[in-house]
Amino acid sequence: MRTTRRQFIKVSALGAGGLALAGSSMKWTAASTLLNSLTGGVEPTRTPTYCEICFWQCAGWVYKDQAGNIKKIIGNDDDPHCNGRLCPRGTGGVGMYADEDRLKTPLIRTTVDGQDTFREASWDEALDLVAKRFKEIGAQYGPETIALFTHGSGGSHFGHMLKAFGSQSITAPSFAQCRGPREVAFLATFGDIIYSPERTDIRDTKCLVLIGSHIGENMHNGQIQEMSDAIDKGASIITVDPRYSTAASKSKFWLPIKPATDMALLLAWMNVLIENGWYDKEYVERHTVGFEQLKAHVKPFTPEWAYGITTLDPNMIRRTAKEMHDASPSVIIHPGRHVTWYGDDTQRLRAVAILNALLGSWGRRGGFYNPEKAHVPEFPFPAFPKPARTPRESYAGKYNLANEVVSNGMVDATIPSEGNTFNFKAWIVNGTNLLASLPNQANTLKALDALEFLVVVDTMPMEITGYADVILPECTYLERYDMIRKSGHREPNIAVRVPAAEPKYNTKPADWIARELGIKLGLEAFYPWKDIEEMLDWQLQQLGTSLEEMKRIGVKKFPREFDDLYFTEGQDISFNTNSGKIELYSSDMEAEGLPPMPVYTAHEEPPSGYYRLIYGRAPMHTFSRTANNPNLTDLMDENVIWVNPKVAKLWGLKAGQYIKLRNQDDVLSTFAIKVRVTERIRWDSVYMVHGFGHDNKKLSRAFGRGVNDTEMITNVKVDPAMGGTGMRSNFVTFVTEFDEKEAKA
Ligand SMILES: Nc1nc2c(c(=O)[nH]1)N[C@H]1C(S)=C(S)[C@@H](COP(=O)(O)OP(=O)(O)OC[C@H]3O[C@@H](n4cnc5c(=O)[nH]c(N)nc54)[C@H](O)[C@@H]3O)O[C@H]1N2
Ligand SMILES: Nc1nc2c(c(=O)[nH]1)N[C@H]1C(S)=C(S)[C@@H](COP(=O)(O)OP(=O)(O)OC[C@H]3O[C@@H](n4cnc5c(=O)[nH]c(N)nc54)[C@H](O)[C@@H]3O)O[C@H]1N2
Ligand code: SF4
Ligand SMILES: [Mo]
Repeated sequence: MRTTRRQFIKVSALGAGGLALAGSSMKWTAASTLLNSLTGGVEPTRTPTYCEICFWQCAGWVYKDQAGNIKKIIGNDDDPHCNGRLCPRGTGGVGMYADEDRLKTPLIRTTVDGQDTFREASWDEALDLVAKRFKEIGAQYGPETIALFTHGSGGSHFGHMLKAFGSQSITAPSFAQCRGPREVAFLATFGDIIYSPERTDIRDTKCLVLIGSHIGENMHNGQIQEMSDAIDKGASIITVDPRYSTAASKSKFWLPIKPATDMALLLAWMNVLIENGWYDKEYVERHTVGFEQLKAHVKPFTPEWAYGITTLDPNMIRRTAKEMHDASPSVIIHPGRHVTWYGDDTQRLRAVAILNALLGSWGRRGGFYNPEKAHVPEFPFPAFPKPARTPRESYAGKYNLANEVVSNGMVDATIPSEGNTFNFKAWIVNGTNLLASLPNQANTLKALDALEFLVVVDTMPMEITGYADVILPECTYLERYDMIRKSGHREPNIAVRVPAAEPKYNTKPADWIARELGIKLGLEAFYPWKDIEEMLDWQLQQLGTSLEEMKRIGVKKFPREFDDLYFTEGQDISFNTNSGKIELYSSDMEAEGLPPMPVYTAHEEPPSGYYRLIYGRAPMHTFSRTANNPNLTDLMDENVIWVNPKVAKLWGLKAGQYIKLRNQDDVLSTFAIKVRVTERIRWDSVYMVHGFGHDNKKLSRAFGRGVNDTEMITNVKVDPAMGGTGMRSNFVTFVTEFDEKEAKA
């Protein structure tokens, strides 16, 4: 499905060149052992950073050897995100710096003998070209038709530049492809979102319910540590997953649910809690609205009713409801994080929120705490111009409950169609490999083809770079400053990222790239600081510290403003919802013409001979981010497909055999994937880790390794509430006859 106009460039540029599942994934690198082996007793120099290998942003220390090469990264003991311990990926961050396949210099698309290719360019030339095209497109269509797709730290730098230019068309895949439905559902119910790091008080919980949230393979650091501690203190874990995950192996109860039926289980749990009086009556009475309506609504949804849908034993549904009640209010029905599954995800997460409300866990110890952020003032600069149109106007009338910008809404608006007058004409794509992150690749390719100009900022030659007009190579997080980390936690805190080494090759930090571009666009007034050091130091001074002090300590904590980590018992609380109460019956959903209380909808089933494709995380990788990282590919260099033994037998599949996959829309996987035969997956589903199957040859370790799940996700179920892209209604069958050479190219 390559487009002709924007030819994907696979050739080299001109002149440019498992952890065992149960148990061991909970192991961590002990900081002290590493340090001793490194320094041989001498006090080493260390530089503070926060990790960019995933979005948990653990703070750490970077150590160099005597030759000045970055050698090790270890956790910062004072950091509440990591408590001194990094996960395997964070430790492996050094590999991102060392990767010889990195982008090395700016590249500009050019045509030689009718073939598109890239040529090397200086920063000045590349940025001049970007500024020239942005000015032209801004003048012709309006600056707001220039959009930024971003994930990670660079977003604030490019966002600032773009806002100064007159565009607020900025989006990230971490909303509509990730946690959007939960934020919208919790906003509608409690008037507040979950945030990142999640405000779950796992440390002190007595019962943690994981619904397709596989903490342990999902390596979000502090969460796993707290889950480990909670288990040690006797907390019970209930895992609802069609797959026997690492979390399931640590659980008192594993409910191997038929995929796509979670709503039935959630409704049955509500039914059991209410019918047996196992809910927190005082809390429900004081804080909620809509209880009587909810009670009537869930009356028919008995465990026996749910059994027919979920295949879960009704007694098990009752026992687990009792387990939650016994732990209440120190119980967490975890909202999960990647929750864009079936298109009714906001409703499913509403059901999760309601269960937490019935159990009284919101605002209670061992449930959900109230996070607080450090107030970091901005270095003064002029007010941004008001954009002529907001990105929301590009998908006007849709996804009204979305509290962030919907990436796929903007992709759709990039493809000209009848009645659509707000088309995006240029994109900056920073730190997001859109061909792997957005489902329905054909649609993404149509949008790329419609663009007049595409700039990609990345560290690696990922697939998206192949479509760029200009590629701007960023240095890695170990070679740059970034903005102050200020996410909320039990205690407000900040962390800094300071370069441990000079940028390798001809790469530059995002803050420098965005500012240079801004200046070429005539936006000097928005950059009143000399450089990022001056800006950071000014901000830190306002907080009573300095860049000099932060270089020594890395992380600083501040006292909370009020003693409000949990609710004060017996006191009324004003919630930020329409009614001022926790809304069991949602006025927001009702106003949108959506069910005010969650309803069960049957989802598509696999056609005969097909299996539902489900996907998830591996402890040693973060999507495409780490796919080529030499340290991490040493641990795992391809994904495998989990197949139930019954299914393997039916198809004659052998463990270790390579097969291709074909989906319900007849899309054949580009590469082959190794079969893993295991009882740990239900017979009706197959499972693989997301982030593999790369088709850019410049990724010497990642190319052709495994299958890209995104390729198989052509049936997208969009959530009408907030635009989330449900990705789990795709079905695959096995292709055993294919050209081996082609598959392992
Ligand atoms: N099929 C499928 N799709 C999914 C998911 C899934 O499980 N399956 N998960 C969804 C979820 S939960 C999320 S959050 C999104 C994630 O989506 P993305 O964040 O877009 O994920 P990646 O594909 O890892 O893209 C990261 C890109 O950033 C680049 N990069 C890494 N470090 C830096 C840096 O310091 N600077 C710059 N400029 N670039 C850098 C990498 O080389 C890579 O190209 O994907 C969503 N899409
Ligand atoms: N190591 C590592 N950790 C990560 C990441 C990473 O890339 N690598 N990414 C981070 C990010 S951005 C996110 S958003 C989170 C995502 O992490 P989570 O939100 O915890 O997990 P998902 O990836 O959505 O969950 C996948 C699980 O859902 C199960 N599942 C599939 N279908 C169903 C179903 O219908 N019902 C139920 N109950 N379960 C089902 C799968 O078997 C699998 O175990 O992980 C974060 N942590
Ligand atoms: S959880 Fe691991 S990869 Fe994510 S920020 Fe922390 S150390 Fe880095
Ligand atoms: Mo995510």
